[in-house]
Amino acid sequence: MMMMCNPVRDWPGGTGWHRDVYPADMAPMDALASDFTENGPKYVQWNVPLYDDSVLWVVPGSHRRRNTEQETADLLDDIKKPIVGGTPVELNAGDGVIYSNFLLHTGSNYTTKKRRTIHGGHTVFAYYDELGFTGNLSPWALQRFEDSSRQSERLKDNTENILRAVIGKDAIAYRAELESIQPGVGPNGKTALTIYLSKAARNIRILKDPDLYVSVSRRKRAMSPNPTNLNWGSEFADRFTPEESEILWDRFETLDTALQDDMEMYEPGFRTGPMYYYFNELPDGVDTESFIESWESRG
Ligand SMILES: O=C(O)CCC(=O)C(=O)O
Ligand SMILES: [Fe+2]
Repeated sequence: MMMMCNPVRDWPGGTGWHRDVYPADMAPMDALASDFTENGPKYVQWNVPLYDDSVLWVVPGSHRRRNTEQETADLLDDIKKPIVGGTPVELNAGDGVIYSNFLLHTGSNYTTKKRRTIHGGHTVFAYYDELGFTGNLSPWALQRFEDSSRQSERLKDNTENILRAVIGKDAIAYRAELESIQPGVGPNGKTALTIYLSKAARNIRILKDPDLYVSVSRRKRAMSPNPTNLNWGSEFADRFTPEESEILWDRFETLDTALQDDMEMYEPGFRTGPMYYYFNELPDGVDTESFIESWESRG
């Protein structure tokens, strides 16, 4: 949660158009979109203005698809200009909008007009780093945070269990734990979770091997829990020994390699610069059952 306030000086163009998607930590857009369509959102963002607010602009429906060619061209031209299909979200004080973090949106124009808009994120991967403030809450609200905190502990345990299933090459436990992480999840959702687990394995390896060459920002991202995926941060990584972390990486590396090209690519509208990971396409053979089969073929 945070409060979005107006700046003291105008800031034309605001944030610029983006999806709140970090592809290297999440999954290619096609995989995210088909998980969304099949299972609904894993994460949603809220804007609840205390004063009338039409700063947020969105492209309705864009969370379920790639950028169009027109959008890509427009965003490359100027990330802050209005784009075809973009529309303001007109909110009166006390209204609220809930939208997927995959949606193309922009904080369009930051002006000095009074803005006090509560921004929240709600996730199926609940995690609160610091619960000290809950002492100030009403019993009802405190209960919500305590429930959420317990849910978070359960999810961390599920994540540890499923990674141990990978280490132990236990396909039955792997499939069962996917169901515990997200009950009723369909095959596209399982693929997304399997990709998220490859990111978790990568983060754990980064944290377990201080000599591994990665950028400072990459290492920082590995350290902090992320509510949009299955990265639980440094403390969680300590549940694994360096040896276990290497075995995990050995099992996930093929999948991780399949998600990358030999050349850097760039697509505007994501929270990243150029990278080797595919922005959009989910390569053939990246799915849960192929992943399980790959343990056997790698010996
Ligand atoms: O100002 C807004 O309403 C949008 C902010 C936003 O998109 C962001 O912080 O990611
Ligand atoms: Fe955003």
